[in-house]
Amino acid sequence: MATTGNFQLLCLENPLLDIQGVGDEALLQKYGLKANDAILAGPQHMPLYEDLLQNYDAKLIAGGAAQNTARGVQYILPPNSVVYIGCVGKDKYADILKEAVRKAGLRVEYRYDDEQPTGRCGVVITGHNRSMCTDLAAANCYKLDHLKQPDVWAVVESATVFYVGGYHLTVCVPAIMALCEEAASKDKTFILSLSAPFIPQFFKDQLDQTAPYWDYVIGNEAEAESYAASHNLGSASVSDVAKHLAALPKANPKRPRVAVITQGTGPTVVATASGADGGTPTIKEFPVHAIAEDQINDTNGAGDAFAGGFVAGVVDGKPLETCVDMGQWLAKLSIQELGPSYPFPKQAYMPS
Ligand code: 26A
Repeated sequence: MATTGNFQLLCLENPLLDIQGVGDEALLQKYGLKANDAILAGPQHMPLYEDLLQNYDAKLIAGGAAQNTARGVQYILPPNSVVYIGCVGKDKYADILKEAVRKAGLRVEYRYDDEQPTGRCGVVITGHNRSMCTDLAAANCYKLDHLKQPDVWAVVESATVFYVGGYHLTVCVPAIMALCEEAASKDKTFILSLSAPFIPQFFKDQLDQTAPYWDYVIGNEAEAESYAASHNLGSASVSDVAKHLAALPKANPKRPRVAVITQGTGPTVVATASGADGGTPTIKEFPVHAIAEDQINDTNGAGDAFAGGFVAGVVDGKPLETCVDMGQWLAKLSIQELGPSYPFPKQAYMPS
């Protein structure tokens, strides 16, 4: 039974359990993984999860990119602000996820699949790199029917902001489009994360279908580069890609689009369309206040945490500069924790 209430933000994507260990070059090579990447697992990757647990002291941590972001937004906003939707199995892994979201005060409306187990993401840490290999399993079984159940749709209707992880473009485009149309027709805010380079590369058509609905689009430098390549943009420079994204045609002309590209410790680049038809976007750069190397635990989830802080600012109606600063602040907190987590007891946002 869905929980009713006036949730402000609704997030949709793939709930996953991260199996995270510190690996080495040999482990990456064994499974043909790049040091810093996110991919969908093939049959050859299936032994990775047990390998990580048996031989690399891997930990089980709540993951799923947009679920990490949703926990991040809820970390900042008042109780009962955020709802997260996705599909899990009926197993122990789902219990671990439920416990993590309960602790974070995040409401979830999971669809439970009868057959598939909860999805897993093998995370191999080498230095400040993380290689992620995802077996979606139940997460791949999300259905529009679930979103349209009257009790779940009531939650959709109560939300004023939607955040969709681009990773879900591999799973259920009709559910994403239903949120896009709800946002555009009722002048609500729709935010999309590009998620990983393979999304613009291999899911270009699905991504482009959602593009007119983006009020905010968030990505990093690798995703911007992949977008430029798959869309044959003349330039792959981060500011040119950000300007291009901001200027794409828009379904709801009332909200000029904002494109946000992070670059690790490099400046965050933000392009804002000058009008509904894109106009000539303006570009701003926001330097990152780097922390000392020895304070970094791991960078798994840094991008999700940035999105969490940024989206919390958007939901709260903060100026763009503050939203970026909130994103950078939460990313800084998260990389000091193990995996995509946030420190408890809670810290309060302090402008830098
Ligand atoms: C469809 N794929 C590949 C994925 C993911 C994913 N979340 C959703 N769908 N691949 C990795 N992740 C999550 O990204 C987080 C770090 O940014 C991992 O679960 C990890 O928590």
